Amino acid sequence: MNDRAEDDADRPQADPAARSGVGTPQGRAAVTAGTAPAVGRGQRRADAAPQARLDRRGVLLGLLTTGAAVATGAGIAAWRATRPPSTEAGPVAVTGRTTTVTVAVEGMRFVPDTVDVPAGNRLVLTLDNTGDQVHDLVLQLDDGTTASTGRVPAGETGSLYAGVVSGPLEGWCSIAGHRAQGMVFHVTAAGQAAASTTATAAGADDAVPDYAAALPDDVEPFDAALAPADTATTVHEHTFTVTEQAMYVGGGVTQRRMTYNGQAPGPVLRGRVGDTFRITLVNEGSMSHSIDFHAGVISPDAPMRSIDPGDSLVYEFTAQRSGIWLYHCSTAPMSVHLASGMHGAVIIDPPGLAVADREFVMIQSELYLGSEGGETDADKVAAKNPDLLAFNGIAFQYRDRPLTAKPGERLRFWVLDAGPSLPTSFHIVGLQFDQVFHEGAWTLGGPDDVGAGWSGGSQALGLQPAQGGFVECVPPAPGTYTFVTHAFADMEKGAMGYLRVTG
Ligand SMILES: [Cu+2]
Repeated sequence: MNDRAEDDADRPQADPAARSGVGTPQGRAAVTAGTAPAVGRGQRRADAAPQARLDRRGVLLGLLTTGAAVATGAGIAAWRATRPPSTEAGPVAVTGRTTTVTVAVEGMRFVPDTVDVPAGNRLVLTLDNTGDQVHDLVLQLDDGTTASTGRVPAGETGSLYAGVVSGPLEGWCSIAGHRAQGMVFHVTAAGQAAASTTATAAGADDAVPDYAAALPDDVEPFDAALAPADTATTVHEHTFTVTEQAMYVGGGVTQRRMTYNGQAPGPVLRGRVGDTFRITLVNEGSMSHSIDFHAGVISPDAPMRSIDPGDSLVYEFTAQRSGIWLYHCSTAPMSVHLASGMHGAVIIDPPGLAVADREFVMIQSELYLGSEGGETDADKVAAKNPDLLAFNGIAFQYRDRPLTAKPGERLRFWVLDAGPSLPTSFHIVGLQFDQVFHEGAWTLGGPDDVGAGWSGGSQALGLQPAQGGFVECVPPAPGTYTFVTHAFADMEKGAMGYLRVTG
């Protein structure tokens, strides 16, 4: 049998829905390289003894198989790779042998992260997801295409077929931020390594924001107006459904956002000290997600765990202390999930809070643009180098859709810095604050009248990531008052808006 005919005969069948090895003892095995004798097309081989051989560098050396088809210990019933192998006619002599390797996961690492394959062998990689969240393994082939295991839930396995290996190859996990966190994989051919593409692959096609671009007419701004706490409700039950979709983020660009209930920030919850919050988290996304409510005091292990797509959990807490509290996804890398939209606020009114004429919420966050419509750029997140800053998820949205008020009204702005990494300094041009509540206490005003008889005022509310508070002011006359972060480089990237006072 010549190689071409053989390749056609034993080419795996594409079946994206199937997962190999699920529920078998092999599915939980450690790193293995199988040596499989010939088996016929479609047959499984259940008795191959897993073997592994590591050289002194810890590199898994590929073991040769003599057969045409490929099998791990439990057999590979079907394939998640959906491309025909196009490296069959590479520049090397095809050996007719197949190297099979099982790769495990430890934290944000593939183990092993390098495998050496004899040039001319076919390569089959099985990802045994021994991690605690969804991963995949994508391999860049030398014809410019990729092969992928598809998304593999924690505790399951998936395989890819790379065709005939003629030279070194690079692989990675394609889930947002995982590659930047170190989930890269290398195939060396007879000891020869590929030039790393990691440094140049990220950021090359990133979207460029146009700060003057207006919010499109059909895009609704995030509603910054806050209703008073519902005093008739002491148990607050909500369902937060996680979804991922392209959304407008300002500056004329869209990004694939990770959201609670299809919005970024997520829903703003409000109650009083002693209220119970019972949140059902449902993951309808494509990767693992979770939630962490700062408003509750709770053992984090179970309620803050990451859940796979299709799963749900119930998170319950009773508010013990007042303030504006952050909630966010706590699935690694948290910085990327939070920057991609998975954050929001729980407001617990301090006892004695007076009624204001209008209340607004401003949640500042950073945006690190990937390609237009694409995912957050994890390298920019790591470098704390955002393209846009936003109040309530969309840069410049209240420049294009100003807030409104009347002269003489008492206005309260609740401000939360969601980060993930930069502070804010909230200021309103032309106004001073006479009531300031910062992280759990009034520093000016309040029921105890902090500063009474004193002439002090406040010009800015400074907050580190995950800190919050509120300020109050009274615009004296009609006009356009600009609210900003007084970190002006961040203001110029979108953390600003207009308060239009008329009447
Ligand atoms: Cu998440």
